[in-house]
Amino acid sequence: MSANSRISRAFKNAKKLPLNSQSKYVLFSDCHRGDNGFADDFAHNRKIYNYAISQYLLNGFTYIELGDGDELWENKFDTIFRANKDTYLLLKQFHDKDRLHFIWGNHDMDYRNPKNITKNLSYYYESSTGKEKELMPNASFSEAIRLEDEEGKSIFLLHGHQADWFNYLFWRFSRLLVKILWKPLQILGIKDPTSPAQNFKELIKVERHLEKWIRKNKNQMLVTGHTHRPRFPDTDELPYFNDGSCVHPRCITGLEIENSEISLVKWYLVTHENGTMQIVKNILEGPENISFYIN
Ligand SMILES: [Mn+2]
Repeated sequence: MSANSRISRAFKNAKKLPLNSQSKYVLFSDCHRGDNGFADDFAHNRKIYNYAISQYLLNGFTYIELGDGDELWENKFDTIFRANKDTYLLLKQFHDKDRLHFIWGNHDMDYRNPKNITKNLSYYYESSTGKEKELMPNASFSEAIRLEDEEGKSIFLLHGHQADWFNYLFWRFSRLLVKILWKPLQILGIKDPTSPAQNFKELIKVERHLEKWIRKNKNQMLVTGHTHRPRFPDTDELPYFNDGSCVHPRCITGLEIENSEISLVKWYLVTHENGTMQIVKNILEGPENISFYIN
């Protein structure tokens, strides 16, 4: 199956969520939540991330994660959970309000199987009481989502590895390589070479496939993650967006949809003269009206 038909299939089977002027969606991806060890690229951004999503929780946003949330290639889920319990308890609050949707990527492709969703995310063990507690039973997972307006026009959300034949077809093999070869090397600072985020030529190829699909499909607006490279097109360019990642060296990036507008934002840490530190948000691109991109 070609990249093009994989993307088309995902588009056809996508879960639909409503899009209107009241909608508030925040899109993040590629958190690669790990075990807090030296190879964990999320650990240094966890506090920034947790504060950011707590603000979206307060402000009525629905959280959509565009894949590679849990780094299941390198870790067992219980070690990920122990390192990120505070994050999962925040996600649970979105879940309890029916404002949480996950898309699976290549690093958390295990979630294609509902059994793994139940096993990892339904309950957790609380060591202080020795009891199981509810986490996110029936968490919403899908390969793709369409945010659809009343006229049937939509924003198509996808992880993006469907355009990356190696990571789509050989993800089990890649996972094995990462587990046995690259995790030990990553501790020394060497990055996983199967990731398009580390390989500019591959990244360009993945983006080209996605752009080709958009052109073939009447300029369908598309948002992905996977490459870790944020993208926000001008209104006269092809409507391909990328939310970046939550493992940038000093910040996290994401996309906000609010008041029928879309913006690319970054959350990061600033240090003031008196030694206090503050987590702040910057708008990198936009807000731009969605009607320029959607058709
Ligand atoms: Mn990925």
